[in-house]
Amino acid sequence: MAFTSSNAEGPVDFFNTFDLEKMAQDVVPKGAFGYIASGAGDTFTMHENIRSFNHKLIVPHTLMDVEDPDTSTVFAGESLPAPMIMAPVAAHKLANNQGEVASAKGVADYGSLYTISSYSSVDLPEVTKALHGAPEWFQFYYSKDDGINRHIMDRVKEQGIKAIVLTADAMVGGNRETDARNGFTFPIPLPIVQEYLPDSVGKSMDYVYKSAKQKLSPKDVEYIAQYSGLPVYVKGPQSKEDVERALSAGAAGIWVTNHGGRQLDGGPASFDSLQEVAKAVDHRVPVIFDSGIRRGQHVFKAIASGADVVALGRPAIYGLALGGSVGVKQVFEKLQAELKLVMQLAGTQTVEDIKHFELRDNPYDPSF
Ligand code: PYR
Repeated sequence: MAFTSSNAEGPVDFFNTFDLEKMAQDVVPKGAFGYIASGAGDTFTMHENIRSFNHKLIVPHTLMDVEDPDTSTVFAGESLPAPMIMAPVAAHKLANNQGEVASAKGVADYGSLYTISSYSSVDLPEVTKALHGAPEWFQFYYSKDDGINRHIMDRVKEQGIKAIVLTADAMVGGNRETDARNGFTFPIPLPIVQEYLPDSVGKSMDYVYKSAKQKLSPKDVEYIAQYSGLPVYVKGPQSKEDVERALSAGAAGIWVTNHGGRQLDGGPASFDSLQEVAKAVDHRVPVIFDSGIRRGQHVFKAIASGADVVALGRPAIYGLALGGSVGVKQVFEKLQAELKLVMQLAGTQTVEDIKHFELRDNPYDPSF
């Protein structure tokens, strides 16, 4: 039987992004929900991603002459309503039968930047069309075959896509035990990578990953930049050594992530790596942050710790499951509203002010 998921399209009633995860579980088939929501191994790293924001405190500044804070920012030449973009997430049809057509429309209607995954369940031209002119980046799962890589890059360029994001932390699948327990395999084709993965249906995530190239090196970054002529953002560095390796290969930006805790369990929370990475980057290139953003205060803390923007993954996908394009837009709007409130209470008028805001180390038990 053909796979089918939610058909939702319309406003969602929710108070915060945590509500959405519980609500999405009721509308997304079990295996697909498990794939989206779960992480690797004991899910220690996945849970720390959210908890670790408590390692830093926002001590409010008073008498700061602040009213109606401005959450807007300019990032990579794009004017955004808030420092939030869409992270690459595989196969949006798992969450909503409209797939990436709806998530792209939601992000475009909100006014932000969309990163399409190599493992998109909708092909490039339809997603670009749904974005109706909004900025688009492409996340690359690199093939072992250079001819295929060139062909994918040619297609990416044809769409007017503005940057390539090279995922460097997912050469094999993490230990996704929830998927194993659910017997989850990919129920839908992945059209962008058809040339190196013609048979994704019925295959595990690990099989999908292993069809791409394992042996990534700085030379791949150089090659993608040289062949495509596009800026290449390296997604995965969590330490100063990795920052230097990526930047010396010509990376145009660093994307700090631990893949939502889906890859290496037992590693640090992404927020805890952000400070070291941002210090090492030292404003040479932009820094993007993902893994764990669920609250406006998380956006604030990430920006105050050196990120230029944060990227949303799971929360946007839950919005997609529950409300299609409208649900995705609502998730961005909700976090923007929370960020604005935090900015007012913290005494920051602009995103630039957040960048200069010093967070305090948490002297309390951060396990709250
Ligand atoms: C993931 O499952 O995490 C992918 O990146 C495909």
